[in-house]
Amino acid sequence: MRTQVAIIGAGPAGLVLSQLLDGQGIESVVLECRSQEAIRATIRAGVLEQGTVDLLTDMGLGKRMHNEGLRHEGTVLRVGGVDRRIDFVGLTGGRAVMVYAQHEVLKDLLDARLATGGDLRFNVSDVTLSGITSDMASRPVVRFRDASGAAVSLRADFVVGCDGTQGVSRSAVDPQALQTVERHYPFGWLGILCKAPPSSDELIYALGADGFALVSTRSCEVQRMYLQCDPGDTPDDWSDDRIWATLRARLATHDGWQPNEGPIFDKTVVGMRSRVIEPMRHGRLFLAGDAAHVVPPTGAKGLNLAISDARLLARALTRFYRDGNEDLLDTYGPTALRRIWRAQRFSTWMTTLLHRFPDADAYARKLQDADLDYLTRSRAACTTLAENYVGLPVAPPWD
Ligand code: RFL
Ligand code: PHB
Repeated sequence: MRTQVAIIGAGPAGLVLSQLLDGQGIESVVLECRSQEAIRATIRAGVLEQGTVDLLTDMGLGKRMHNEGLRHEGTVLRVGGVDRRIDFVGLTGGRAVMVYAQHEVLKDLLDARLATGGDLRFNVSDVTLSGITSDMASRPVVRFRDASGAAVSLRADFVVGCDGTQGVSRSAVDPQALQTVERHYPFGWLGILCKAPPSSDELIYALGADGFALVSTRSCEVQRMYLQCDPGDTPDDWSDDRIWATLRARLATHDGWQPNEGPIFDKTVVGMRSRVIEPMRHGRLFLAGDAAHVVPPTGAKGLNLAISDARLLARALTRFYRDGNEDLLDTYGPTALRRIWRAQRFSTWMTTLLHRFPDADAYARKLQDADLDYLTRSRAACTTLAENYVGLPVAPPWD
């Protein structure tokens, strides 16, 4: 079997890439180890940057997103019970974000790929890559077992590893050729979904005396909330009563605001780390999305970065297939990494600003207070937050 582009992973990076390539007449095969049902049901991100919304709309995938998603024109920072609203639209010249769950984006992408006969293989196993060298000389082969267990060999011009943090693509590269820089945080997030009406028209990022809490939403009936927890906690450590008591305490305002409570039907603990693996190209293998970089969820950037990688790579592959020009393939990594590092910087800053670090010394705590104080008083600081949150440009021109 052969194709032009073999894509490992049917997450946001893999599916956006496959759909964009299809729009340019470039063939791809997507190999995914999970079932389609599992992909459609996995709860993850919720916030789409303005540029992501625009891209999905231009791709013809905006119908449900614009009907069911919630446009948020600002967000609230609640520190010590006092609110400061960050006005995205006013501070960025009209840009905003969309709260629309990642699995809804994936459903729209899957439906679009399947409607146009996209070659998506679910439930594959034992994916291995060979023929990956640091130049364009050798042609890659991807071997895997299909859903029935049969061994398949797929020859491709290019392989794109969109297989997330646990993927196999990176392991095809000589470890000496990869540089990993990372940071682990001394806390995690417990995420819940509950059946209740929205507590707020906008997301609330709160720092209480003993930690962070986030009020997000999914719909008029389902709410998403997170709270800072110990990194080793499991959902079993958090009874519903403990969750609500913690959320009430961290979100309390001086005028008695309380979140709307309701039955909790999903609890997950999310690890918090920052990581970048460079370079993002090894001859005919490219890495995209979480396979190459991870951010803590505080800045809501991971999904958006994965989609912007896919967009850059689709442009580069299109140029290559159209006129044989490799320039954009060469600059894919450096261009993507500039945006990735801007997002790393922002996500780390938001995380440091809004969490209680168990090992922080008195100096670090005072600095955090001063940073928060500045943010609540300076329009320039609020503009920095707003323009990063709604999303920086994907490619040059940067400013
Ligand atoms: P994904 O989504 O992990 O998809 C990778 C796919 O590859 C498959 N796979 C394999 N397939 C074949 N063979 C193998 N050997 C394979 N190994 C893996 C997997 O099954 C999977 O289907 O990576 P991608 O496409 O790079 O997308 C990244 C995003 O999913 C991720 O960055 C975001 O979810 C992060 N994130 C958020 N990002 C935002 O932009 N805004 C948010 O509001 C936001 N909130 C979040 C988040 C992540 C969270 N969690 C659970 C980590 C909130 C949470 C709680
Ligand atoms: C979410 O709704 O899942 C969400 C919102 C904002 C974040 C992270 C996750 O920063």
